[in-house]
Amino acid sequence: MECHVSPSGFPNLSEMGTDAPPERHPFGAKKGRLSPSRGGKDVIPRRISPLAGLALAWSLAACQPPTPRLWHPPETAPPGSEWVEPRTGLVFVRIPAGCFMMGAEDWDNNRQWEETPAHPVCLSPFWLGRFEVTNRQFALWHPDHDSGRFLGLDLNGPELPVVNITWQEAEGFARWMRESVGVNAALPTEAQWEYAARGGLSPQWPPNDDWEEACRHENLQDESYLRRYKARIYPVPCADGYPSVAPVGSFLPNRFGLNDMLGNASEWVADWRDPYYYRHSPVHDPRGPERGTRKIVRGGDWHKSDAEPTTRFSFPIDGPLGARDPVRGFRVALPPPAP
Ligand SMILES: [Ca+2]
Ligand SMILES: [Ca+2]
Repeated sequence: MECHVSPSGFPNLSEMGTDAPPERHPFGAKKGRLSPSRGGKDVIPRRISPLAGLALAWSLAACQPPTPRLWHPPETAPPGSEWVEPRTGLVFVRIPAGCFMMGAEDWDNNRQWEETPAHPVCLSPFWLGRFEVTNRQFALWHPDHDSGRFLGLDLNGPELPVVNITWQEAEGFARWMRESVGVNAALPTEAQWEYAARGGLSPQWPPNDDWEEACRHENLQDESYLRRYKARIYPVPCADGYPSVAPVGSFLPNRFGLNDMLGNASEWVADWRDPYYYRHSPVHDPRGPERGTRKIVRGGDWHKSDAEPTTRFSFPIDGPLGARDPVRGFRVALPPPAP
């Protein structure tokens, strides 16, 4: 029996067509008790015998989509390897295992309290999306999503980063990849994101205040933004050539081969926000607080300036679960397979 699954994830009985249950079920359900939809709603009998209930449960179980086998690119791939997921076209980069000081250290005169205390973190190897998820890729799961308009711009270009999404929608895309694409995807943890953004660099970015180099690597609120919008801002002191959002991958990658980590769209990550978590974070593969009310967002974007610390590797901001922002998107990771 070929089954169809609705966007809710439940079997759509109205689309079962000729494969719908027979008029008289072998276990006694009568004709019409499990029928094609009326007015768009599946018809479920109000009273049902125990045997018929078993039959219904059997039918629904038979109609569940097969659980795909979660698969994963090889764990033996060397750091820097790329793997393209064929259905979505998402490109993943192999990030090596390693340890680093997460957060801002005391000698950093530009540190913010949100970045402290610096603490050691060691991570297992993982794969991370090379680019922010695009509108084209997000539409494979959510074809009706509208990234909207901002400052007179249409943000729905297929190769632009998807934005105006809630944290639940970002997580929903990763869940769709697990359940329907069959790839063990997840939002990166905050620690994975910071480690990957640094690309082996420490301390802060850009090294030696080389903003010309910064503008070759990241789409920020730069001098071209100032020329276009004539806003009262303090742009980063360089011209990156994009006064607004850019197609993903328009700038040079970092040392891990990842693009747009500190610019273009800011990015939801998996962790809840707790301003005191860094004080007791585990060293190995931290996953953030167990609960909270706000989720962490990492990286700057094309609409934030040098006056804001979001272009620092270690600066977290956060947002409520259901918040949308025209400069906020996400990327996905492939965490290590469970032992
Ligand atoms: Ca820019
Ligand atoms: Ca970004």
